[in-house]
Formats: sequence, structure tokens, C-alpha cells
Amino acid sequence: MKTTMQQHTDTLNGKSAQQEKEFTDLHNKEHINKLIDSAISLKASPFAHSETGKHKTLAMLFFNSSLRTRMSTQKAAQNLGMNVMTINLNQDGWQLEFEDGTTMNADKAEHIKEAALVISQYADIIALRAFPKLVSREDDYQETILNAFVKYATVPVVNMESATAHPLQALADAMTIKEKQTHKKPKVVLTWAPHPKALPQAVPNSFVKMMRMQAVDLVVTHPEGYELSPEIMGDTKVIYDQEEALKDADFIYAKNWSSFTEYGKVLSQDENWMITPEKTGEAFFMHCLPVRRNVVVADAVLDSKQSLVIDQANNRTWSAQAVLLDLLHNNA
Ligand code: SN0
Repeated sequence: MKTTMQQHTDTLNGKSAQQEKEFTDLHNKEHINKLIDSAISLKASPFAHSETGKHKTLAMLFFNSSLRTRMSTQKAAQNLGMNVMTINLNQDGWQLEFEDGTTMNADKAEHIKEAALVISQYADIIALRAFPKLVSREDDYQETILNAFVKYATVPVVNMESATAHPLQALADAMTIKEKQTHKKPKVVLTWAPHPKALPQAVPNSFVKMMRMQAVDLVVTHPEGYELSPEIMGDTKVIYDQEEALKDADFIYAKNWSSFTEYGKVLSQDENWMITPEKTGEAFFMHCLPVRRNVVVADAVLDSKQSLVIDQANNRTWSAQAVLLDLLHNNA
């Protein structure tokens, strides 16, 4: 909770101060690597900072379903001594208007301007999940909901998976790789996998961004038409032949995403892209979960010792805790 005076100072500090205090995406390699190290040490001593969040409140706002994100972020906050309030905004809140200057005479009952300011009085940190609609690429990549909260809230905002990014997942993924790697520069392959539904690009976007900040040999493989944003990919190697891409991989990260170029479309459901034991060989298998068994990946891989999916989910707690601790130290 902030006083009017503090809010005034924040406003005077302008956008740069605002950007520093959020955790909305992976911006700064040095900062991100500090968060990964902090997460690893919090895993070893979960209650080392159990007083830091005392009398502070985390408000978790969900526009979409969640299991790991909701439970691990709540646990992370509680390990820091914080109180937690959660609301499923689509079911329990008023329908929010995000556009400026509209006449609100239809279904939207409350404007983001009031909602964000009101929640900022109840909470010291706001965490938010808002998936893309997968209809218009321009709309989704504008991150309307996340940015509106950043703009109008007077407390730090944490991204719990937005339209185009899932940085908390990427932190846990990088931490998991760091824990399990057996040599200095592991080969990490992100492979597209089939799925019956159109899914966001948030997880692969953040995974690629994160891996480009790490000392790994990154290869991405997918059918033609599934190219990710050129801005996110940069000079990342793409090999369209999955078998060739997976050769000598240390870590195989499988994920479905819908097309970025033919935005939101399912262009292929080719089951030959499913991950099987023949493909994984000695490599570790990773996925953010939830995963469709025998569509994305075969039972035999998920049930093997090479699967890291449960470790990744565990590490969600420590990476969320590192982010919350950092925000508590710096801002709240
Ligand atoms: C989400 C996604 O971004 O792909 C969340 C992953 C952490 N996944 C899904 O929506 C899966 C839904 C399904 O029906 O399998």
C-alpha cells in the first residue's frame, strides 16, 4: 500500500522508474541471472527471508486457468511472510474496460483505471495472468491488459503469463537446466509438438529469450509456418528437420504453439512430431505442464527418470520467491 505522496513521487519519476519496478518480461541478462542464483539459494533455505514480506499483501489476479502458477506463487509469497489474496477476474470480478474514452453502456462494468488504483490500495504487489485471444497478432503483442495494469497500478506488477510472455516459467526452466547440466555449454533444443488446440506463444517466446541469455547451444525446431517472432528469435538456429535438430541434445524442451505468421492458426497436427523415447535418447525431457500425454509426448518419456517436468514445477516456487523478494527489497 502506498501513500498519496509516494504515488506522486512515482509519477514524477516517470516511466523509467516504473519499468524498473515491474517483473513483466526478461529484460536484463545480469538481473535475470541474479534472480536465478537467488532462486537456487532460496530453494536451499526457503525461510531465510520469512520476515521480509510481513504485513505485505500479494494480490493474484487470474483471467485464465492456473494450477502451478497459482499454487507456487502463493507458496512463494507465504515463504516470505506475505499475505495473499486471489481473484478469478473472469468469474468473480466485474468485466473490465481497457479502452480509454469509451461510453460504458454495454457489458463492461468497471474501468481498469479505477480497478488498478483500488487493488493498489489493498495490495503491495499485483500479480496477473492474462492469456492472448489469438485472433489479432497486433492486439495480443500490444499486451493491453498487462500494460494497463502497469500504467494504472501504483504498486509493482508481476507477469504470471501474459499474451506473449511467461517469464516466471522461463526462470524456473533456466534454474532447472542449471541444476541438471553436466557440462559447461549444454545443447538445448526447443521443439514444437502437436496439440488439438491453438495455444499461445508465451512459453516458447520466454524460453527462447531466456536461453539466449544463458551459456547454452540453442536450437529451435518446428514445422514450416510455425516460425516465432523474428525479434525474439534473433540469430537463434532453426532446423526444420526434428531428427537432425535433436541430435546430441542434452535438454529437449517440447511445447506446442499456434502459428505466429498465420496468427493463432493450427497449421499441423502431425503426430510424427510427438516426443518418444527413440527421440530423447539420453537427453533430459522438459515441458512447462499441463501436458497432453501421448499427443505432445509419449507416456514412456514422461514416466522416465529423464523427465524433469516435476522438477520444473517445483522450481516455479523458488523462482517466484526470488522475484517477489527482489520486488519487496526494491519497491513495495
Ligand atoms: C498454456 C499455454 O500457454 O500453452 C499454459 C502453459 C503454462 N497451456 C494451455 O493452455 C494448455 C491447454 C490445454 O488444453 O492443453
